[in-house]
Amino acid sequence: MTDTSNDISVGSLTELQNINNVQRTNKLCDAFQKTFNCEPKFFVNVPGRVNLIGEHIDYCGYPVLPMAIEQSILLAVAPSEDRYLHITNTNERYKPLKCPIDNIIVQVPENGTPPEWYNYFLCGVKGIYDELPNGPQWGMLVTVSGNIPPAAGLSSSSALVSAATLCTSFVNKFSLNKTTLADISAKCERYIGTQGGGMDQAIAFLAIEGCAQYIEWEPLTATSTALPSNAFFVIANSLTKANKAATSDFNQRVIECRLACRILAKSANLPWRELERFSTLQKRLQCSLTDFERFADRILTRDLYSRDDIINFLEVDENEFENQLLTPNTKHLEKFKLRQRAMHVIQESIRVTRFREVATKSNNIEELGKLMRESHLSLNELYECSHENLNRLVDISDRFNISARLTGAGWGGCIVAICDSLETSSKYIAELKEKYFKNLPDYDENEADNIVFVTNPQRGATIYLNAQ
Ligand code: ADP
Ligand code: NG1
Repeated sequence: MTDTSNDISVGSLTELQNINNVQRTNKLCDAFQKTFNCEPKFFVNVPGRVNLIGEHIDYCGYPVLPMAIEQSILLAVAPSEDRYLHITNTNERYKPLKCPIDNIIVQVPENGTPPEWYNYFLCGVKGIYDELPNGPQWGMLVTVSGNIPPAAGLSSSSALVSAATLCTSFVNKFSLNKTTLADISAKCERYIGTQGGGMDQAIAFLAIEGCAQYIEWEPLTATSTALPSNAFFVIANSLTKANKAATSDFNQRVIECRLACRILAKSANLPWRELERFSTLQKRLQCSLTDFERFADRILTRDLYSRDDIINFLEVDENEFENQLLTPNTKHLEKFKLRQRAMHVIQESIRVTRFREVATKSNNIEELGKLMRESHLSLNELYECSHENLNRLVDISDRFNISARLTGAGWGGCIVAICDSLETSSKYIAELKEKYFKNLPDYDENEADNIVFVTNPQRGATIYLNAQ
């Protein structure tokens, strides 16, 4: 089923079993029945994603090119009259939560420990509750089953938030289209503390089976991008976890981009307080990406900017700097790399445009691979969000003549590689197992299919009714 409409698709339990396999669905149903002593009324399936190219540029307003993967967050849900949320998980590692619908609080620890898992779910619930004209009417019974590797750059957190948004709107009979749900989910995931750009939630809702999506912002649109029939994408999880809400690394990059943008805007005598995203500024300057790159290169001359450098240039006081231009978890920062971050963002955006052109007009896998490899280099050197284990995976790939790059936020997580045939991808996977995974203590051979695998573009968020 190819669904190009903006309405959420609704399918049957049998369709769900075909997509997510009978075993996983039955296990989820059993867990739900055992906990709540009743049948789920419906299921929600939201996929993870792999971003092919366009990393750390969504929050600067530039288009990205992700696709949905097979791994997903799957929920079994029933409305509850008791005005409580009862959230449980098939994985015992994730403890259950019961909380009243009239008092939803997303709790984020400030000591560098990751938030409890259900806070991501509560982000989605709160996102919808804040929109409901008469407030929430129903509680919910929910059991979560997830198989997206967590904290690995494949968007497990956004799939969880988006699934929560979708089931909350459905239970409260609040019908919203895909783009609105994606917008709400992107905004409400920020309750967890990270200032993400919206790519993950956009692909979660707007993905279409068989193609990647070229996602643009303001307004949010997704254009299907067919990939060359001889391109096979392999995902390899470095098994180095990176929980983005537990550190300030992610927000630091967002802030550095915003500050760089404001300095460029002020240099161009524009109202810099209104301009925090590179893409908006570029539009105001009415210039091409290449001209914008030249402009940034000319203005952002220093390798390192101190707080005082920025405060003096923008002519603001310490108070405005800390409270208007930084986030709570970046207030302590003293040094900022504005030039390097700006260069990455602009050059990566040029690579996205080029990748899309090559993908749609030719089957030139080598050229696509070259762009992915350049992307990784830039993420490693200019954006400094790679990790030694990701670099090792990319090096092993290089030596095997395969181009790869980190995917997602980085600092750990996965790489994505491009192969020119299924046969090459099988040999490549064997090579990664031999050279990288074999001696890794965390590597479990039985889990190999979820650690290093070929992936194909899947459909986005779907509701499946349990018509029993
Ligand atoms: P990612 O790159 O996977 O989105 P994040 O660090 O942003 O990584 O989010 C990972 C967090 O999402 C986990 O630490 C956990 O709290 C939550 N999460 C992911 N998958 C599940 C799951 N199956 N069940 C419960 N929580 C999950
Ligand atoms: P992941 O890998 O899911 O943490 C994050 C952001 C995206 C995007 C990428 C980098 C969130 C929820 N997601 O993704 O918006 O900026 O990093 O391209 O913050």
